[in-house]
Amino acid sequence: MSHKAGFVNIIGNPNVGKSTLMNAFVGEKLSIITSKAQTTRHRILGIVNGEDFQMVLSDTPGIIKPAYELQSSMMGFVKSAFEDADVLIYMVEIGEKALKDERFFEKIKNSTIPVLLLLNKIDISEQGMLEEQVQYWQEQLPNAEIHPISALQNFNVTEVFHRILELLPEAPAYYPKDQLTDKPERFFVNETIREKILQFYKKEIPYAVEIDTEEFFEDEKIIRMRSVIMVERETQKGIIIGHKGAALKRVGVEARKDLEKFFEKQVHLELYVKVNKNWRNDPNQLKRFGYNN
Ligand SMILES: Nc1nc2c(ncn2[C@@H]2O[C@H](COP(=O)(O)OP(=O)(O)OP(=O)(O)O)[C@@H](O)[C@H]2O)c(=O)[nH]1
Ligand SMILES: [Mg+2]
Repeated sequence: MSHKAGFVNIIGNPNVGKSTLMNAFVGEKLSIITSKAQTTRHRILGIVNGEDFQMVLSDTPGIIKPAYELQSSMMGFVKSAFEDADVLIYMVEIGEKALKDERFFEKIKNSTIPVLLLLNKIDISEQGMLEEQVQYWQEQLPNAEIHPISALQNFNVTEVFHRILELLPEAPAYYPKDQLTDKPERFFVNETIREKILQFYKKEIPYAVEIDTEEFFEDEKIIRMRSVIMVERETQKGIIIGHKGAALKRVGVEARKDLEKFFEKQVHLELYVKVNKNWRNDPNQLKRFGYNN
């Protein structure tokens, strides 16, 4: 029996729905999703296994012009996704024009591997708009195959999945067939907490936060976790904790609910907040938090 396998890397501007699509393909909430830009900070693998195929998807951070070291590292993940792709998925949302970074756009244009341009969020578009957009992207990227989809409403997602399968090269599996992702359990704890912070806090707060899960201890009935929420300034620490600790408590309660679903087990989650000045620009710390590429 022949076997297909390959890397299918999803890139695009922030907030277009890359993580939503990867989760839809994998059928698990591997990547966090929020309405804010720069939700994803890492390259996260989602592996879909079949008897005669293995599709290794990569969710990546949205493309931006980096203003600090963390963002440079995030763009390093995007770069790496260009290097090993067998199929490139360039996701745009309806109404959007071109990438925020021209060099990346040129790379897509000159790509020698198959490019699928997914025009996402068509559930919120009008028919005339859709036709105009398809035409626009066809002119911009003559080498790409264009598929309108709605990752959120699961419209055209299965069809695109099958199209990708057709494009995958013949190859043996890269990972064990029961493996779902490349990230350890603690990563998903960090991300779940960060998702709550993106949802509950305003302005620059979520961008100044990093999570480090220091303890993850699983016994028969319960998983005990302790995580530190790092911020850059004292004032941010106060905001995260909130009046009488109410804001932090809300983060803990909501994160725990999601983690219990994710791990299918009872969870005890302890959170505390620490000021860690300038972590976003400190190469050693960034490396420790997994931002090396
Ligand atoms: N209406 C609509 N909204 C969508 C669709 N796909 C994603 N969204 C929403 O768009 C927002 C961003 O989705 P994400 O999947 O986090 O986007 P992303 O490209 O991974 O964003 P970054 O990680 O920040 O680059 C969320 O509020 C999603 O619910 C879609 O097909 N239709
Ligand atoms: Mg994302």
